[in-house]
Amino acid sequence: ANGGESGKIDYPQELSAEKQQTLEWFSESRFGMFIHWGLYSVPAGEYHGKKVDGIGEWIMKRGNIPTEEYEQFAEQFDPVKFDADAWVTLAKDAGMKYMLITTKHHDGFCLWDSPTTDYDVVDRTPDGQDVIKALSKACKKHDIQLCLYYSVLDWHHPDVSYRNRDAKQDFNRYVQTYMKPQLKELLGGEYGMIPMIWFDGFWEEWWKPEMGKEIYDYIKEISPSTIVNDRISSDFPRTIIGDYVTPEQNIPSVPTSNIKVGDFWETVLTMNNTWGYRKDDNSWKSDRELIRTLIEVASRGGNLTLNIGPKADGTIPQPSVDGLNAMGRWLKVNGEAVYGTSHSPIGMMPWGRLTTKGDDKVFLHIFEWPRDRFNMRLEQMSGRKIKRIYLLEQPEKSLEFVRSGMEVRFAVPQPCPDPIATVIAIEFET
Ligand code: FHN
Repeated sequence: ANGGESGKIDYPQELSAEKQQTLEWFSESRFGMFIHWGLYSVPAGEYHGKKVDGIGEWIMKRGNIPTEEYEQFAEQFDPVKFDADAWVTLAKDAGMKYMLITTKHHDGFCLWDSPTTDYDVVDRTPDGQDVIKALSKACKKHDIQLCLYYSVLDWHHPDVSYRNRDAKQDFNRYVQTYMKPQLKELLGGEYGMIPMIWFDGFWEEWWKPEMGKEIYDYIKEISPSTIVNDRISSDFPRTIIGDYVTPEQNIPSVPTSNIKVGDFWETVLTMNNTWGYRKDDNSWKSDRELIRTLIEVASRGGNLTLNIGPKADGTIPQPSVDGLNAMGRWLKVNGEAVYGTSHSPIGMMPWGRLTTKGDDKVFLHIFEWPRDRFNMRLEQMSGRKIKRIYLLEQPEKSLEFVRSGMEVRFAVPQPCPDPIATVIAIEFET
């Protein structure tokens, strides 16, 4: 489904049956949780009493914090309130189907007990809990898929750190003796079957296109069903290696230059303006923006992976919790119009957005509720008989409609049931 003339994924040319299956699961899921958690949640945007601008997880570099000093944040990374079950339940109740966590971000600190280094949560922090292990157990229990993020670049590892360029660095040694063993630790079975590995940090000069290919092939060897995102080619975005596309902080129009209808993609998005926790960032998206964003993404045939940045004590900022709960309440009623749906054949409409399911259902996500009647022209109605029209809020109550050709008219109840988005289902005879 990817690659080819208008798609830009160049490698691989063909997807294996195992990967196809995982991609289908991925696409049906539509909604997941991104988690950026690491030592940066200790300084939380501030260094020596001064604000360091930008996204929280970049504080080591942007704040020019010496490595030895940054390492000491590990002693304050004491997640006494971390409750893996509670995190997974939060995701599940929000209607999310997977969780994607930073096993190692650019700062190089590892959230699992890596035999390859002692720069990890078990060896360096007071609590010493393997976070990935705890989450993998909780995910299994609650039937959520655990997916893993891994940064290619590493500001801590002497062989690749930008701080160490004057020394004799051996980039290939990092790939062979650090990155590959770590990927094996993560994907080799210890943490269960991982459906998706999410690379990032591919843009440093030392990282070469052939290294990206080597890692892509290596993942296939150690975990054939695991799908790989599109961020391991150093030549990105001209050359893309991977199985699906990951736009960031924007919702692509589809089709576009690198995504065509039917391609697999996922928008990653923050709920405020940072991925890693910053104590001063209060620019939270409203419930309405969050829910409508999910609808927008689904109507264009993609996934939404929405980020939380937990604090160093293991708690999740309350506005994130509130926003996720609101999404969960909406999805409980309207989930059918999101999960397993397909790209809308019509674009944005003044009244809202549209998703389709199989051959027999169209969902209208109404943002602008009509004052009395709803009139619409629907190309895909041509030659098909409408069986029933109803609100997902009240599935047992059919709405009366009048049909003429490709137009349909029906009265809607007042007042508007859900001003954020009310979903009307149109069911066709099959
Ligand atoms: O540099 C990272 C950033 O910190 C964050 O992890 C995002 C998430 O998609 N990715 C990179 C920037 O594209």
